[in-house]
Amino acid sequence: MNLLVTGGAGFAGSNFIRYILRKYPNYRIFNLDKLTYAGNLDNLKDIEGNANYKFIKGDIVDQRMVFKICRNNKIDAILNYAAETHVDRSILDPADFVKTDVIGTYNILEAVKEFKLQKFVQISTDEVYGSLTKGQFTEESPFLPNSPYSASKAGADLLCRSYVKTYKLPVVVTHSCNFYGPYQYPEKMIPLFVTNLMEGKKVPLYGKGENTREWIYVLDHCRAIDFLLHKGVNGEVYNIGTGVEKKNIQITQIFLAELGLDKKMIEFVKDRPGHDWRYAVNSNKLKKLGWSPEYDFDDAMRETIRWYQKNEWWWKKLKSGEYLKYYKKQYGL
Ligand code: NAD
Ligand code: TDX
Repeated sequence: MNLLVTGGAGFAGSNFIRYILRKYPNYRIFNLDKLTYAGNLDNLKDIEGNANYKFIKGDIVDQRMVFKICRNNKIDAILNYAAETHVDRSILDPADFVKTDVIGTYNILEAVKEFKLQKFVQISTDEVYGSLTKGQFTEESPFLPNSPYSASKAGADLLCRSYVKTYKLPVVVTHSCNFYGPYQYPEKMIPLFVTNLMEGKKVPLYGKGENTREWIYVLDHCRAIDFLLHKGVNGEVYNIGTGVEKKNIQITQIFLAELGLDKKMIEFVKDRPGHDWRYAVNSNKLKKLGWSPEYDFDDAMRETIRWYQKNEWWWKKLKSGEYLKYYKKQYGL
């Protein structure tokens, strides 16, 4: 199979490419990535020489580029990981979120139609459903996004729906809970907190740290996307979850305990505007189809902490230059 993975130089996309190349020695992967601040070829250093892998620098907002890649490489399926993904950045400046997340996805849908591809998996988020106090989101829950990021993802997912209904395209949309694991850009809570603590810096916990997220290890997410690429029913939407819910303060306490540090390292800072209280998804539909998570949260989180401890070369250089400008703007520190 010839796969086009967009955004494959980011956190989840790079983990997915590594996973697929190992599992399917006869698949070819084309990685189209714009290399924004979040795209990083260091994420793929160990596979850059693989004969079945090719990196192409480019923008999904450029329709001609997407078409050219599909035409020249006999692409069978597209997995769209490319997106602007950080909620706080979308609050500071939403423009690129609308361009990449909405128009980029539209271009991919047009390519799926034009080249009659076998499958398109749109990697989306539970954030499109908004925020919950109790219960879980199902695939039938209404879209009530609260940030420019989640609204842009919701717009893309609705375009996917319309292309299924109107053109009968073979699209599968996924709404996953939060991922954690190696190679996550250190602006997101987990790598930011772990690396700050390793540098002797405090962690900026929003509000009272009571907001709750459901967490999935990134390799379990890779397994789910692989499963849906091959077994997902065209036109369907699937939630991807684990049932593992943690308050942000609980995650922080895990890090403090693992690293032998005191709660004085927590700095409670001003809350995120429109901060979603809680996400939790019901993933029975995916489980009924035959997928379930394999990784234990405590083990995989410990492995993740170890990975950031062992790979300072990877994150130290990211936390300088442009990053510091963003960090100062965000936290006023
Ligand atoms: P990331 O920010 O680490 O990576 C995004 C990648 O997309 C980067 O390599 C970047 O260079 C690339 N990119 C951005 N704009 C592009 C453009 N216009 N053209 C081509 N490439 C472009 O993101 P991530 O955390 O790996 O998330 C991947 C996908 O998973 C996203 O679609 C996101 O919405 C979704 N998702 C993420 C999570 C999570 O917890 N991280 C949870 C649910 C869903
Ligand atoms: O400095 C911080 N302090 C803090 O308390 C940061 C960056 C975050 N937080 C809180 C906000 C959230 O409640 O931690 C929680 C997790 O925050 P993020 O890592 O920014 O993730 P979240 O906002 O939940 O969104 C993530 O999951 C869904 C991804 O960034 C999205 O791309 C994905 O769709």
